[in-house]
Amino acid sequence: MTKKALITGITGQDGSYLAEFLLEKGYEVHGIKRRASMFNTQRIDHIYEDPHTDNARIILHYGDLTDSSNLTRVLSEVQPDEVYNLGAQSHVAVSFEAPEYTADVDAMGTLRLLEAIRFLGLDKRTRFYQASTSELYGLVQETPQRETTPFYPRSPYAVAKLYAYWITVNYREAYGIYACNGILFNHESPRRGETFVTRKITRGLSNIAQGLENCLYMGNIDALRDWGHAKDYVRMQWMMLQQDHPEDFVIATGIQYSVREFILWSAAELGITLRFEGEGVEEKAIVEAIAGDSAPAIKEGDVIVRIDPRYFRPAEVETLLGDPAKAKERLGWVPEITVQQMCAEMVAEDLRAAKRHRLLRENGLDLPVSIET
Ligand code: NDP
Ligand code: GDR
Repeated sequence: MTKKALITGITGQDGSYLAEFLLEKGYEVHGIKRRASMFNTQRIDHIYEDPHTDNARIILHYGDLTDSSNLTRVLSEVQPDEVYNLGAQSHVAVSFEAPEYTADVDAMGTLRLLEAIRFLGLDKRTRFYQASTSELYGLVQETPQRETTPFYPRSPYAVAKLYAYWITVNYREAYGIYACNGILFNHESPRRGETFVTRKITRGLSNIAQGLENCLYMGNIDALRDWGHAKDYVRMQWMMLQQDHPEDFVIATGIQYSVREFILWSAAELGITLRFEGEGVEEKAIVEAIAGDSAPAIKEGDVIVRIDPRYFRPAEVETLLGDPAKAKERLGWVPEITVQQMCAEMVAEDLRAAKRHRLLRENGLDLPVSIET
């Protein structure tokens, strides 16, 4: 029997990699996509199959985590073996601006899905994965952070995800649903949303190197994160649902770097040597050297990174470092892609896009560059 999976957030970074992974494993993949005024399926267009073809194995349903009637109907139609709840308002800074919406989607959305599974009598059939997050640790109480480390969330996003974490545990304990939390540390890829810090850096510096932008404006570049590659992390999401008993796992690399280091690696990939100068909001990054004509639009002495307090958060998570020992021991999971390899892959993709854009511009086919960050 072909297994069926339902993914909320299939149009997002993780949803797209997970859908690819499950299709390769032979699953029939169903996804919930939001109605938007423009196409929003760019990340999955390459795997999407025309529903008019016979035996299409990827099927999209309109829906929203704020709509229980919709979730109940889709679950009832699909009768999935596995549900991956990846849908969320996932931006920490935005959650300070839209706290109530973030709670509705990220906290209540999880409850709505679990309750629909229970209400429809799918509790013995359907396994449930909840996209939990290292943001739960917030103001860290122990380093490195593991499954037993106490939580201290620091944003409306993290508080909403705390509810989602515990309601997942509660439905497991109360109703015997196979439900688990993956407590995932930051993971990135060329498909990462443009306003998360790594992609903002690789895209921004690539655009600057090609003359499409002048300067990259950043927030707290001393923040420390444990970054992995989304491809490695979605494999683990699936592995967690294949165990005999449901359990929660931390997924991380166990290595930590600063945002500043990520800027330096990205610049180096573009052949640019940077020097940081100044302190606090006066800090800036100046071009010290350029390898050949690798960055044709800039010259030595240019300031290409500045600090803008607009990107500081009302409450910051300064440092996160995960301990993936349990995932390694119990499931044999280890990340295969290093953060430096990932950075090189992201810069290569963004540079390709920037060059294409520059070429169009030089030929009078100008397009505006979106710099909303
Ligand atoms: P993205 O922001 O790339 O994707 C989020 C997905 O959720 C998109 O498909 C989005 O749709 C969808 N979505 C947003 N709001 C709603 C809603 N109201 N109803 C239904 N769907 C909605 O996130 P990632 O792929 O990076 O992350 C996946 C999940 O993992 C998220 O829950 C995130 O909070 C969590 N997480 C992510 C980590 C990371 O480092 N990436 C680390 C730990 C946890 P649309 O495309 O239309 O916007
Ligand atoms: P995070 O990721 O908040 O950890 O949440 P993000 O990439 O947004 O920020 C990481 C760190 O970089 C600092 N920073 C900036 N961040 C952004 N976005 N833009 C900037 O200009 C900037 N300058 C510095 C931030 O302050 C922060 O310290 C991500 C999301 O994917 C969540 O959904 C997920 O749960 C967690 O990772 C784990």
